[in-house]
This record gives sequence, structure tokens and C-alpha cells, in this order.
Amino acid sequence: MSTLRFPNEFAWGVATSSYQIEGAATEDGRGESIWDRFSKTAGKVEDGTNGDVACDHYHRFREDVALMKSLGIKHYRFSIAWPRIFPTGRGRLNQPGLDFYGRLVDALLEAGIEPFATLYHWDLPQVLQDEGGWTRRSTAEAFVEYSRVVARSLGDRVKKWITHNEPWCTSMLGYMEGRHAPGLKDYRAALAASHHVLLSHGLAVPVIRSESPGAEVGITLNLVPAEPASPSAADHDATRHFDGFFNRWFLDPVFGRHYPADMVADYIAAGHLPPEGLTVVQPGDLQTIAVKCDFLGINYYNRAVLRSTAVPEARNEPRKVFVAPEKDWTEMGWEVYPDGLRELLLRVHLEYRPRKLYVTENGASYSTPPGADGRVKDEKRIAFLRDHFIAARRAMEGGVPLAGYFVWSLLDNFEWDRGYSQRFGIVWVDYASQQRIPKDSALWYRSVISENAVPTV
Ligand code: IFM
Repeated sequence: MSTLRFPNEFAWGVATSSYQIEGAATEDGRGESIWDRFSKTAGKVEDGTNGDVACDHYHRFREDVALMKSLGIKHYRFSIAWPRIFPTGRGRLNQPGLDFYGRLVDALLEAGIEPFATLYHWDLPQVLQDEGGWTRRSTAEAFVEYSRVVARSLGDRVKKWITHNEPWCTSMLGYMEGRHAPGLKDYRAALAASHHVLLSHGLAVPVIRSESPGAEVGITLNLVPAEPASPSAADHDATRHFDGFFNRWFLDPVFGRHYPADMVADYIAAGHLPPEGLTVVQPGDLQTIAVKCDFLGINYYNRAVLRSTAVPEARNEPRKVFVAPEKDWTEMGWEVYPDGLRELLLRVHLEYRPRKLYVTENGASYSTPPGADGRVKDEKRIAFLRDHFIAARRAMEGGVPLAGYFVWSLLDNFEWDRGYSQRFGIVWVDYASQQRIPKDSALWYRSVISENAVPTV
């Protein structure tokens, strides 16, 4: 069998997030988050579920750390629930909440697993949302204080920090499409939110560095390579717009290029911004956002193929078309397109030159259940991961400084507006009994990690 080797120091890991796995929603002083409120609002989550219990990781974290150790996993990306630390967003610190993460980090280190902590993976304290959430500058300021407290407490042991997970989702899914908490459908609010999220990142980076000496700090963006459905000028323009909306709106300011002028013009033309543009930007903000990071995290799941549309009610927004046959989609309805990861990594490397890159998430939703023998034979997930690992390796051959790869996700978990209907885990979770069963993909991943190589056939 031929294999593709990775560099010795390559960091293989798995990723999760607080609201998706922890449960214990009201324990030890945790405050309400926007996802508690949103998921309990009728009609917001497909199967009517919420994260109250989820994978009960809050109580079972030692078992989950032991499971990771048994799978040979050496790097774990998790997120911290802001409402556990500051139940009302700022002010009164909730020590038991902070202590939970201290115990988790200690257990990880004891198991030889390096913690990568994400400070914001969407569970904003509801009290801050009541004040306007990310549409308000004060939320960015509260985030900095929250980051300071967490980094001060864990920064002697956590040396890899991610400020935000997927600002596009926070702002666009949460404030424009309304599919995620807080569930608003207001483009202007979403653009203001995107700015305050990025601003909070820029403000927090130096604070984290000062509280966690020697730490590496970065941000994770979800990026989608875009291509036109046809050679027509209109489809090319639709692609430019989608790329600006999804990718450049976040990449450009983070790498010191300001917000893309073509997008500001598009947004003004569509009435998403006033004629004066993005008025929430204050002098100095763009320099703050452009703070030099130690790495960029990329979450990759799929590409977009774009066709222009002149439908007036869609405000001429480009339309995504599906070119791959349905058999090549995951259960999220996302096309499996491994080469998009290679293209994306090369593009970001060549155009933006981050010091270092991690794939902070990549994985697939397939609901393959345990068979009569108790085994979960999730061959499709193995093929998905293998092909994406190979694509990442090819990008590295092209010069991309990729330092690690985190599979989404360790456990089946609460998939936001899709509830528990989607299973991304390499470990099966029986939600009734909370039993964990490593799927075949987890066992396969263990051998990839131990060989530090991916079988190519
Ligand atoms: O489950 C999510 C995760 O929280 C953020 N990135 C995408 C995953 C799959 O949708």
C-alpha cells in the first residue's frame, strides 16, 4: 500500500465546541446563551432539540479525554462557553465555570494532549444580545475582558488560542439569514456585527499574548472556494460577489487590506449599507483588526459554484448551483470536493501569506449507525477524510505552511439548526445512554496519526 507521509511535527487533532457537546446548561452558575434562547424558540431547530444535555461532556470530560488518548489524538480544539465565565456577559466572574476549564485543561495535559482553546464559538451571553449583541461595540469590549480573564486563568497551560470561530456564521447566519442565534434577518445589522467581531479579535490578541506568555494566537475563518458555473461575464461577477461576501470580507481586514471596496459598493447599491458605507468603523479599527497573528485557522467543508441571477427580490444575489451528483453529497447536502481544500490553502498562502495555517475543522455528516456487531462502518467518512488529508498534503508540497489538521468532530453532537439529525463525529454517541462508540473512522484516524501518513489507496 502506498502512503503519503506528513512532517514529523504535524499536529493531528479533533475539534468540538462548548454548546454542541457540554450540556449542563444551568449547572454551576452558567448563564443563558443566545443558543439556549434560540433553540427553545419554536421552529428554530429542525428537530426541536437543544443543547441542554448534548453529549453531557461537562460531566464526562474525563472519559472523553481518555477516549482521545486511546485514539492517539495529541491535539484537541475545544471552545469555552462565555456564559459559564460571565453569566451576564461581563462584571461578576463565575469561578466554578472557569474551574471546569481548568480541570479539562489539566486532564488534557496529563493525557499528553495539547489544548487549543477557542474563545468564541457562538454561545454569546443572552444578556449581551439583549443590548444588541455583536451589532454593538460594547460587545467587542466585553469580549476583550472575558478573553483577559480566561487567558489569565488558563494561559500558563494553554499555549494555542483562537479568538473566534467562523465570524461569517456569527454575523451572516445569525444576523442576516436568521438561521442561527440570535435569528435576525437584517443585513445592516449583520455587517455591523461582522465588524465588531473582527474588532474584538484585534483587540483581544495583544491581551491574550500578555496574559499567556509565549502563546500563539489566531482566528478561524470558514472559507468557501468559489467558481463560476459558466464562462459568462455574469457568472464571473456572481463569483466575485460571493467570494467577497464569504471570504474576502473577513480575510482582507484580518490581513490589513481593509474591507473590499467592490463589496462595500455592492452593499451600498443593494441598500445593505447606507451611502456613507460601513459607518460603525472608527478611526484605528482597521489597524486593530490587522494585528499580526501567529496562525490562521481555516474550516473547510465545500466549494460554491455560482450562477448569476437577475431575480429582483433576490437583489441580484448570486445563486449557488449544485454540479455534483447527489451521491457525492454528505447528509448536510454539501458536495464532497477535496480538491477545494488544496486550492483554498494555496490561494490563502499565496494571496495573504499567513505565518502558519491550521485546518481547524474538516469533516462530514453521515449517520451510519452501529451494526448488529456494534461496529460503525463509516467507510464514506474514511474516504472523505483520506481524500481531504491528501489534498492538504498536496497543498503543503506547493509550499503551504500547514501545521496541523483538526477533524470535525470528536463526537456526534448538536448540529445547531439541524439539531441531532446530523452526525459529524468519528465517535458515535448514543444520546439516550451517552455511550460512546469509536467509529471505524476513529480507528482509521488512529493509524493515520501513529504512522503520520495517509494511505493513498
Ligand atoms: O458543527 C459546525 C461547527 O460548529 C462549526 N463549523 C461547521 C460545523 C459543521 O456544520
